Amino acid sequence: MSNDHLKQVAAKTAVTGQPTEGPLTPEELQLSGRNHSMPLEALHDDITPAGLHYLLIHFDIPHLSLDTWRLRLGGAVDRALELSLEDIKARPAVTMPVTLECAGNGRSLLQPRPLSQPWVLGAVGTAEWTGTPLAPLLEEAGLASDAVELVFTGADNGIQGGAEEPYARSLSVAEAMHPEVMLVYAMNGQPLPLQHGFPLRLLVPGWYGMASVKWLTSIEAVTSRFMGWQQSVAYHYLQGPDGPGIPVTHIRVRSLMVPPGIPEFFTRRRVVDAGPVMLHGRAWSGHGDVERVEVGIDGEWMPAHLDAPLGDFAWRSWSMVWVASPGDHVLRCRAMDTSGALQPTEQVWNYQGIGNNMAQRVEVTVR
Ligand SMILES: Nc1nc2c(c(=O)[nH]1)N[C@H]1C(S)=C(S)[C@@H](COP(=O)(O)O)O[C@H]1N2
Ligand SMILES: [Mo]
Repeated sequence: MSNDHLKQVAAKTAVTGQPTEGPLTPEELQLSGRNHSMPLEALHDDITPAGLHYLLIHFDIPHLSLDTWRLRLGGAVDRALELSLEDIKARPAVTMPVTLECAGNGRSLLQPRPLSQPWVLGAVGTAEWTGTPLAPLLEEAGLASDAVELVFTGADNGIQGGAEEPYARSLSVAEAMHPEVMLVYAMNGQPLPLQHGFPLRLLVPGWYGMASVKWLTSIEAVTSRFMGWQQSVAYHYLQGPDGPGIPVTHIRVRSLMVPPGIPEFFTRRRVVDAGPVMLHGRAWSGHGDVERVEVGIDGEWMPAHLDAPLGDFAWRSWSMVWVASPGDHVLRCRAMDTSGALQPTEQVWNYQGIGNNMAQRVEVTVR
């Protein structure tokens, strides 16, 4: 690892602090106030209304005007392109449901807790995205034979790890050429909301959300690996502050249930009436299709019924009837995908608090 890289990692530690067993910090509260989750009752619906979809914004929402906004596609290409939103909308359009999940979903449940956006479990949502596939645009521009990656840069700028940088992420040429990778300008049939990347964002189905760069302004073909902060320091599976670690890519298998019954206001503990209760929720994975969901009632696992998948890159609904008997119970759910990955029932800790897909746990009082 280069000295620069080490310095960056050290700076990150100094800025955000070591993982903690302590109470929530003012910085975490500030981040969680800006970046909201999807309320878990929204798992009822195939498609998450835009206002209930989770949000993650590292810096500030940039305010872009369509009069001046252009997408520039350049770098190691034969023909650089500059496109208005109208140009992009005039291209072949595809609409598909895609489940997005933040790589940090579940972070606040880890012990010790890495300091960053303190997600509980709601950093997920499924929207119907409309846009144009990226691969034909790259073909039109003509990638140079020595191009290795595409760098996608957003209009939002900020300081992380002591360095000022726009939010930028890269994909290898092979990853970027996947047919499902799109430039999207509509969400659930409406123009992209400001907070979700207006006017245009990248969408990388199957990958954790960090890859889907919002407020996209440029795509640059480069001949060596991109080493920006969000690419080379953030979003790595690490055991401590020192890298390099393993880059975070696809979404780990996860299932969630709609918490049954009614909540108590402050604790949000669930209160359920005795008798048959329909437990239901959603499951998804970026490593293959969801093959099985199991519900655990007080430690005993039972298979749930699975509905047809909503799409190749969207969650799948599941359900199971539970005959609830009076008393306190612990409900859990876990999914398995076609790669053979199964959600763990205990935490699998890492330094950045990434990919914590430990099975959900819901405590219920049946009356
Ligand atoms: N330009 C830009 N793109 C971004 C981000 C950002 O802060 N700036 N956040 C990323 C992260 S970490 C996630 S999880 C998703 C969240 O997308 P959403 O807010 O539309 O749900 O956007 C990604 N794209
Ligand atoms: Mo994220």
